[in-house]
Amino acid sequence: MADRPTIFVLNGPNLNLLGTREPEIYGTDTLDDIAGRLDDQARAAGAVIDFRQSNHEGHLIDWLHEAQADGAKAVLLNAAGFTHTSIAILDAIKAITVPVFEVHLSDPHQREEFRHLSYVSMGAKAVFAGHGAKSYELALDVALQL
Ligand code: CA2
Repeated sequence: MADRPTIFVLNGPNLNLLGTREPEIYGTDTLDDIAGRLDDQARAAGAVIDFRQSNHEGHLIDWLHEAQADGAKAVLLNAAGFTHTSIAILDAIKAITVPVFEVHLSDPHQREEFRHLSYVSMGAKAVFAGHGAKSYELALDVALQL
């Protein structure tokens, strides 16, 4: 039987604390809650999720390379604060052919000016933002249809 398509879901700094503060911005779901729902959604479509979080920029870059090496179908990337600062993550997105979907819980464009610049957007296939945890589910829905 052929391997099921894998979608990497990569989460950046501080998202391990999701559900513990600022629920008015980020909602009350924890990252585990989100991972569980994405897992169900992917399974129902015959795919699998590889869900990860790191507070370290280099881990996110290594995992983007790994997505390519493993033949992943797509990457959902919430680079969190690195979204607005990391040319190195943009370079990694551009260095791979796997489509990368940018995901945010909040809508950075409705927030402080410094969140309006996204280096990730410059390499991403599409952006899903402002729908809380649903942003991930919407992105996964599109990725599963590739
Ligand atoms: O809205 C998003 O998903 C963000 O990527 C979240 C980042 C922020 O820097 C981006 O501008 C937008 C911040 C992640 C902080 O994670 C926590 C959320 C709630 C509680 C603790 C940490």
